[in-house]
Amino acid sequence: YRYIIFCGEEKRMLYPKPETLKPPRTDVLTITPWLAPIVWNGTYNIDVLNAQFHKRGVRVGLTIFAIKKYTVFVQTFVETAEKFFMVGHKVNYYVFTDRPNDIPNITLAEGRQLVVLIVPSYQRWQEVSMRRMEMIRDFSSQRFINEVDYLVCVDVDMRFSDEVGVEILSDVFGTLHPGFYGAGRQGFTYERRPESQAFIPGDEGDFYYAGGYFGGTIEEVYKLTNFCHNAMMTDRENKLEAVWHDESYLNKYFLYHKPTKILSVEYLWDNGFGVPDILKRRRFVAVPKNHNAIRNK
Ligand code: 2GW
Ligand code: MN
Repeated sequence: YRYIIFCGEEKRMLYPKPETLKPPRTDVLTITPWLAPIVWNGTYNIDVLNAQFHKRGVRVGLTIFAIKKYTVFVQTFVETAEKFFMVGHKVNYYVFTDRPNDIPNITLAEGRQLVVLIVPSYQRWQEVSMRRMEMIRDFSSQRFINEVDYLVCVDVDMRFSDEVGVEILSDVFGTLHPGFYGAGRQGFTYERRPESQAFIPGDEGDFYYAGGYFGGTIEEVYKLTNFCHNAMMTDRENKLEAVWHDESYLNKYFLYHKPTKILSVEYLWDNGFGVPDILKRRRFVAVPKNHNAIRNK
């Protein structure tokens, strides 16, 4: 069991009151038509949220995959996460890899640990990316369910450069893709072949969600990853693979199982897109990679 620290009495907490007639952001959408928050800087008070989540003693798992040469990204990823990710909360890093000897030893803050999970590698890079769904699903029911309350599942070729805290947590959340937040439906690169399990018709779809950042409770992540993996396997039987791999199946899932929270592009940015006015913070950004050197084993 876990120790719970009881504070004798509630501490008085002082903060500016929310202003019904002065919304903090009017330049971006901050709530979906199904009443899920879209998280942007200025829309939440982290002190209020931290008090709520500390009271629950919440434990967060952060999954990354470092297969083959992608082990080179682990050091920067974890070092920057120690500075910016869920500081003050309990965090387990789950590093899925086929090369355990290449995972660096990194000193972590108290309450945080790194778990190396040895998994098979696949020859095709598309399959390396897609199989993450199956592995997250299997470890969710066998292990994560006993160790953490929420999972955050992200790409490893990234660095944290500003705070990412409990404001992202919710039953099931997705993230706006930095390339498509301003696009119309016709601009979204959903799978458009009706034969595919990932098919989304031209007149449907809410947002274009990024494959590289989703999460939620273990139960919800299990349902999400199970759906995506099964859809991929069905497509495979029919000699199909969706246009953007795991990302296409994730977008299909979120169309019919709406996320309960959406992270704005602050949480997943690529400096190749510059810095638009609406972007007040860049919390998690892509690490530039030499595609040829890194991608071909
Ligand atoms: C990926 C592409 C080409 C060659 C190798 C790999 C590769 C990926 C690899 O050799 N080893 C490995 O561990 N990966 C994992 O898959 C790693 O965790 C990486 O972050 C993830 C996705 O591959 P990545 O980051 O190179 O592809 P992106 O940044 O273009 O990813 C977007 O599109 C993908 C589908 O095509 C996924 O949906 C991903 O979540 C998206 O961010
Ligand atoms: Mn990536």
